[in-house]
Amino acid sequence: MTDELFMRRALDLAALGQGTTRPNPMVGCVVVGPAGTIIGEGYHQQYGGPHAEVNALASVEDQDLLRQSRVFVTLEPCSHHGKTPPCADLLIAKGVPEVVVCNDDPNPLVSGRGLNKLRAAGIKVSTGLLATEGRALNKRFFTMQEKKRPYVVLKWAESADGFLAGPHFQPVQISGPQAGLLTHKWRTEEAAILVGTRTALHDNPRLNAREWPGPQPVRITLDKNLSLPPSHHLFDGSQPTLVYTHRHRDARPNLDFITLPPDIAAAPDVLPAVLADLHARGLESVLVEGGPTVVGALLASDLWDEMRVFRSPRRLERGIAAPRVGLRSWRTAENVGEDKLFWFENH
Ligand code: AOF
Ligand code: ZN
Repeated sequence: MTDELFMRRALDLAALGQGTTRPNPMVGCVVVGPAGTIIGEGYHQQYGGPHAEVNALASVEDQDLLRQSRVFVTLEPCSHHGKTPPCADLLIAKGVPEVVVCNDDPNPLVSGRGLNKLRAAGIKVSTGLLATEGRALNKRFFTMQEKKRPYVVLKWAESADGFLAGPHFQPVQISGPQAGLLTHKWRTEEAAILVGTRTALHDNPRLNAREWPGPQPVRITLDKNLSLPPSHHLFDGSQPTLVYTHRHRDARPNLDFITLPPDIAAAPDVLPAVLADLHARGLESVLVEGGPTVVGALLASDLWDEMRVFRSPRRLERGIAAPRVGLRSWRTAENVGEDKLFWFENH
């Protein structure tokens, strides 16, 4: 029971790195001294910066106590020379006798080598404590490492009668202001945000987070024939933007055109190619804000991890139909202002 509490503390510390460690995982670490109390703590604060173990061990005042301490860390200590030296070596050098780990590191550079290194040095090692909670915290990191694609969050708002937009994609305000605020918060939580051509054309979205503080996502759209008006907000150079196309256009500051091979033309082929390219660029997650073709293709090819659907009490009577999902398979449903938010997970 106390071990669980120590690991919970380490997970809480890890979560403080939300938004600043990506595409690295969030990792927390707690040092428990010989008296059974916490004598040191730390977490991975910044991509490229020191790992959790380094910060936690350095925070211990009496370094001699490390020889009799138990170290709780939420991810397998690393074994590789990355931007920082291996944490496994540090734990060995400090003479730590026991390490308790939450999740094994799926990164092929580590993947068991950290644990083996510790064991080979005679350190007592156990793993899997609160593993479900650890995976949930680092869902983006685990998806990126294991599926070699970004974590995909589908989000849309639909009317009570199941429409996303008016006839001919005419934009209509469907969800209320609280849903809008939450959407802006979500935009700060994912590395990228993607919309299809027609949504980009008709909504002329800015795709930034204006109503919530935090990092801005990389904006992504699809524009096969480069038909979107260059005066649209997406091309204003205000934040990094990627346009996937079949044509060629030279890059401008904060605006890159990525030419897809001609045989990759229809949405079901384009989206896996886009996700693979985003993965190669180190973007660990993407919030997909429409429209129906993009969302439909991702649903059909099972390339999604979460779906967040706002259902408004408003009726539209006519328009563009929302993707059909069994609204009964939601994990949670809650009221957000006047709307109902249905939250789905793909298992
Ligand atoms: C740890 N403790 O706190 C973290 C780990 O480029 P680097 O050197 O920062 O290495 C990044 C990789 O190290 C990352 O992909 C993951 O496998 C591991 N992260 N490991 O022991 C930490 N953040
Ligand atoms: Zn490390």
